[in-house]
Parts: sequence; structure tokens; C-alpha cells
Amino acid sequence: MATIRLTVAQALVRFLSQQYSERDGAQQRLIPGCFGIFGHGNVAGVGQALLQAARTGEADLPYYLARNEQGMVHAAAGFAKASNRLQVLACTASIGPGSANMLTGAALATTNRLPVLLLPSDIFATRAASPVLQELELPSGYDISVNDAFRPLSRFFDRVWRPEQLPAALLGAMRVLTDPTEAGAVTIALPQDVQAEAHDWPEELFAERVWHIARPVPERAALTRAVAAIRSAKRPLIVAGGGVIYSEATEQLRRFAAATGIPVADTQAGKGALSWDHPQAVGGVGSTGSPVANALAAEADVVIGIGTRYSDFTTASRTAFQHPDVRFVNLNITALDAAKHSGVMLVADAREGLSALAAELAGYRVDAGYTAGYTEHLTRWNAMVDNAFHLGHGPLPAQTEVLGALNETVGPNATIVQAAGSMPGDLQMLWRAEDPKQYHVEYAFSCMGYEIAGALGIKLAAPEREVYSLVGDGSYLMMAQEIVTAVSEKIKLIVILVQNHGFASIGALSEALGSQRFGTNYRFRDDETGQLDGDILPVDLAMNAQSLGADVIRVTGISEFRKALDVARAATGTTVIHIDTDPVAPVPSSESWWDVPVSQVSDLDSTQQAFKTYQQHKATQRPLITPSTFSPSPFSPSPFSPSTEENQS
Ligand SMILES: Cc1ncc(C[n+]2csc(CCOP(=O)(O)OP(=O)(O)O)c2C)c(N)n1
Ligand SMILES: [Mg+2]
Repeated sequence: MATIRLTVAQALVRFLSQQYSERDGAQQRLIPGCFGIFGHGNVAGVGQALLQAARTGEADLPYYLARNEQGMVHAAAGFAKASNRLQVLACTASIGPGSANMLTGAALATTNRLPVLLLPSDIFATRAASPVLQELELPSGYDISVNDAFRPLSRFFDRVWRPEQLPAALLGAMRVLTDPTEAGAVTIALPQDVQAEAHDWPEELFAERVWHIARPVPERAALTRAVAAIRSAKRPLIVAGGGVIYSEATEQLRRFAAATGIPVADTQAGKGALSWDHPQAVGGVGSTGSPVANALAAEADVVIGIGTRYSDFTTASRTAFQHPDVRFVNLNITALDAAKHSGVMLVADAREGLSALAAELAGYRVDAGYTAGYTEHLTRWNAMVDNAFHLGHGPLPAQTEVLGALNETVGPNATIVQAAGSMPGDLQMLWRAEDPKQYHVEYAFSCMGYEIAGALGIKLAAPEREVYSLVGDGSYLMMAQEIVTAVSEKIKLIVILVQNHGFASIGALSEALGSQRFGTNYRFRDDETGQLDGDILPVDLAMNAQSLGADVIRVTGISEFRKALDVARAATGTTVIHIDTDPVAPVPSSESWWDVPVSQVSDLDSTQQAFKTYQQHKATQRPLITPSTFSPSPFSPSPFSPSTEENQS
């Protein structure tokens, strides 16, 4: 057997550069790059291997220097989401704090079902110099390091204590990264001495490998059950989630909707699965959805969830679906999601599942009266969105006007990025997505700080798109440093920094829950009240962005904002547009709810009042655990004529 002598890190880099993914016959590099920050844990191991690859060309793995390890994992997650989980970035970090900084990113990736490859460095396998700088050193076990904290956050975790373990670790990691039912963080911890250790590797470890991204087809009996359920429906509603977009099933969704007449609501991850102006697109469903979708959800007898994880925002904390006999049909690639709300489980790829359902549902169509009802509601709602986009609010503009000005000018070949604060809600309710890749809101982990770092990864995945990072002042303060990475890599971003001096979102939530906006404003501590309700702080985030190397445009109103957008679009580098908005400007109501528990006892009148309201909503919450059993209707022929073979078995 021919062997090649390389270090573990050199073998890792060479292996990664030979991995490809393939779906529908299209093949691409699985891992086209590596983010990293070096320290003593990886500088001479993975760092040396990346240098050698760049200098000699013996392996191809471009390296991007990030400014914060959490930020680089966010960038990798943004990259994976933008590439429909067909491509993945690796992230190398030093031991201790460098690796621990990746934990939040790992949790975000796994929660969002996005593949990222994390390579935290680890303590000496030989323990020759223990405790090494930044070693946790637990008395209960010397083999425990901070990297064990990745275990519950990762879909695959391995630690390479010996070089011989590397091939199995790598092959296991690639399998999980390319399995859409597993999508999440994949972690291989690399002890710092092992990274530099030489070994004779079998040559075939470095052979080109193509990982097929599966499109599982639905089980025949499950399809029969799903079809029976849908045929029984008088008021069905589709909830389109991120799985529709990752599966590139948007055309199949459009055809399925057109053939059946079933209206389509979407989730944060699914927005754009059906273009907003399609007559059956009824907008977001749930806590921050459109009142049209929520009115349909309230009366739906069969909810068809496609590629959705049914988060509490989607179900309005299980108050959205109020039909006494509501049942669910869940087309999902994972059984975890397909089983939710005791639904009829259709475990399959969204595209395959939709095609199969469409074929079996021939002849089924909702009543014209059902369609007419929501069409009229949609017209009224669209007028309300137009109004929110052109509010003429003053003296400071409303955030909805900023979003409107952007929505009306971006075009389909742009991606807007958001994650936390008041914007995700406004966006889900109001944004008119005309392309499946136009709307990128990370709302599974809703992590402040994702906005700019995630945008960087999206731009790497889709350089042809204009990428707009929408970031609140709170989120900007958590994580703005990847602007520097964008500047140094000459990656163009347009950052829209919405300054409202604190947490508009949590402030409004706090007020609604009787907590009087306590501790949600960025203000001086007032000498008299002792609270953070003094003057506005002398903090200049525009100047901060400028200091990081971005071009900065300050605007004071919507017409200036529109002009600044034109300037930013014409620019070749990263531009930050800074705009002040009114944190308490009016926003249309979703006519929905979100379960955030309120103190059951309190000395405060505001809390007591809020608790009464809370109890009223709580009474409408449903467990959604009724078994979904459907027998095929006697009036519609069974969708299959069973084969003789099946009859015999
Ligand atoms: C990392 C992280 N910490 C805390 C939260 C809880 N949280 C959600 S929104 C928010 C405030 C966001 O402020 P900003 O970015 O200014 O947006 P605004 O609410 O003003 O629109 C906080 C603290 C979070 N989502 N993520
Ligand atoms: Mg804010």
C-alpha cells in the first residue's frame, strides 16, 4: 500500500480540499475554504498546513482571517444557508478561549440545521507539558477540555487523540455534513501536539470523494395517509419552511399550490419560497405573521407543514391553530419535525414529497369561496403594508419606512440579512420577498451579532448578489468586528445600522408584559432615579464603523436614505449607512401572540395587569397532540391500487 508521510494537520487540509458534494448531477467543492484565528493551539499545526498548501499548491483550501471566532462560525452558517447546505466552510480556532468562542456559533448552526465544520484545537494528547496555557484542568478527569462543551451542540463530535483516528473522524464528519437529516455543527477537536505529528497515510485517503446529497422519497403508505388527510380538508393551509428553499422545491411548491388552490403561509426561514405577489401567498404565519395568514391558520382544518420545525413563533406558541379538529400533515426530511403536533408524517425531501403529493392529489381543489375570502383580506393587508412603508412618521422615521425603502429598491438579486431585535418581526410581517434567496433571517437562534458576520459568509457563497446586513445598535455593539474582515478581504457588504438607542424589541415586549421597559434603553444612569433613563449616550456608532475601515453615510430621513442606498450600491467596498429611527413608532398588528411568562404574583400594578392578559391568551393555547388518523374517504378512490405482491404480504 502506497503511503504519504504528512502531519495530521497537513493530511486534514489535503483531505478537505478533495471533498465534493453533488445533488441533481451538479457537483461542487464541499469545503471551499477555511476561516480561522491562530493561537498556540493551531498556529504550527493547522496553520502550518494551510501555509504549506498555499505555498506549494499541494492542497487547495483558501484561508480567511476572521476577527472573532463566534463571528467566523456565524459566517460559515450564513455561507451554508446561502448555498442551500450544499457547501460548508471549515473554522480553525486555538485552544481554550478561541475554541470556546465558537460555542455560540455551533449552537446557532445546529439550531438552524446548518452544516459547519468546526476544528477547535485541544490540549496535549501526551500531556507532556500539562497544564498547557488555557487548559481547563478539571480535577475530575484530565481528558476533559472546554471542547467537551461542543458535544451537545454538535451533530457529530470526535477528538483525534492519535493520528490513526483521523481517517475515521474525517469520513464520519463528511457523512454528517452532507446528510440533510443531520445538518448542524460538526466538530473535530485536534490536540495541539497531534496536529503536528507525522504519520504514514494510505494514499487513498486523499482520493477525490463525491458526497451525494440525498433526496429521500416518501414511503408509499405514508403518502397514502397524507393524501387521505389532504383530500378530507375543506380549509387547508400550507406552512412553507426553510426546507422548501434548501431543497430547491420552490417551483414544485408553486405548482402544487396552483393545482390544489391551497393558500401558502411562510415561516422566517421559508419566506420567499413562493413570491409574495402570487395570489395564494398569504404571508408569514404566527406571532409576527400577517393577519391574513393568521386568520386562515385559526380556521384551518388541515395544516400542511413543509420543511418547517414549527417554532413557537410559527405556531404563535400553539395558539395559531384553533379549528377544533385541526390535523397536521408534515412533509419533512427529518422525523423529528415530521412528527410534530402528532401530524401525519411524510418523511422525505421537500421536492420529492411535493411532486408525489401533487401527482396523487389530482382532481382535489379547495372551494372557490375559500379562496375569495382570503383574497379580499389580502388586498386590505397589502394596503396596510404600503401604509407602513410610507408612514411619514416624524421627527424620526419609523423602522418600517426604512424597510419599505429598501424593499422597494433591492430587486430579486439581493439578500437582506437579519437575526435579532425588532427587525425580524417587522420583516416577517412586511417584507415582500420575490426570490427564495432574497430574505435571510436567522430566527432559530435569533443571535444578536449574526447580522454582519453572517452577511460576510453569504457574500462568499453568492458574490453576485448585493448583500444587505440590517443591524440594530444593540446587535452592532455585540459584534461589528467582521466589518474589518470584509474590508481586508475586499468583500463588499452594505450594512444598514438602525440606531434607536437600545432594545426597541425587548423594550416593547417588556412594556407589554408589565415590566415598564426596565433596563432596555442605552442611556446614562440618572442621578435622581438611579435608573438607566438619563440622557442619550455620547456613543457614535457611525464613527465606530468608519474606524473599522468602512465607508460611512449618515442619513437623517427616508429620502436621504434612498440616496445613500444608491451610493452604496455604486461603491465597490463596504458601506455602512447609519440612520436614527423612532423605537416606538407604530407597527401593524399580526393579531397573534407569543408565550412569554409573566410573574404570577407581583407588587406592581403593571405586572398584575399583564398577568391577567397573559392568562387570557394562555387559555387559548392547545397541546396539539390529537392523533392524526385518517381513513381514505369513501367518496374519493384510494390513490393507489395495491399490487398483487403487496396483497400477498
Ligand atoms: C446574543 C443575544 N443576546 C440577547 C438576546 C436577547 N435580545 C433579543 S433582541 C435584543 C435587543 C436587540 O437590540 P437591537 O439590536 O438594538 O435591536 P432593536 O430591538 O432595537 O430593534 C436582545 C437583547 C439575543 N437575541 N441574542
Ligand atoms: Mg436598538
